[in-house]
Amino acid sequence: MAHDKIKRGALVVVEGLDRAGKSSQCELLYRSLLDMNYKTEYIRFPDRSTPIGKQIDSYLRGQSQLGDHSIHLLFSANRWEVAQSIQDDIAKGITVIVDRYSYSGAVYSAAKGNPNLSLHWAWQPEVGLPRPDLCLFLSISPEEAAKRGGYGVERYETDSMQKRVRDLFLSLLDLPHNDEICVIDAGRPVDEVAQDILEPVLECMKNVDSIGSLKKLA
Ligand code: FDM
Ligand code: MG
Repeated sequence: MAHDKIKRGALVVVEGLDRAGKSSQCELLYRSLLDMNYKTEYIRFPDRSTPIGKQIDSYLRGQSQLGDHSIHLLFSANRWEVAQSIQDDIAKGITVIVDRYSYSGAVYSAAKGNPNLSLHWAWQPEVGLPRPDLCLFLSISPEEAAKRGGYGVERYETDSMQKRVRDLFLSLLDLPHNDEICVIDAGRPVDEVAQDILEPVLECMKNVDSIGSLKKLA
């Protein structure tokens, strides 16, 4: 039976622009895996429940001001504070689904256009965090995103920011050490997208033993 072969869980990240459907797809994936009796956890970043997460939440709502570097490092710290528990869950055979991760972290900060905050600089605090076995990038065109309605009121939810974020996400795909990233056309009906996500995830869970232990981001 396929279940018996799985020694460790898989670390599966879902990334993409606002309105690409990340949270809905994570939820569907989580339920599908549970229905198939796989041990599964679903987490998201930013995790707004921790003290660091509360500072991030306040910043995103425009209730506090922080320098670009400071908020960047808080987003990263918000991942480091759960890095060990992710590793522990994976070791226990739990597959962990993550809604946004280091890729959002680097790309959103670099998209702000601060000349002292390059994509390269933004990536450095992520080095050493658990490396996803699979990162599904939900790709949606600006036109399709526009059809899905207006943005919310949080910081970064503007057309110009989203366009720069999209371009930077695409540039990440070209980096040779990011071969865990798989692009999904998210501009289609929810069920079709869900099916396209489930297949590579099940494949990844099946092959995770041959990959060996969880790697670290480099
Ligand atoms: N965001 C998210 C960042 O700028 N850096 C990060 O490390 C992460 C995880 O926070 F605009 C941005 C992306 C988005 C905002 O995310 C809130 P959600 O998924 O919309 O809650
Ligand atoms: Mg949002």
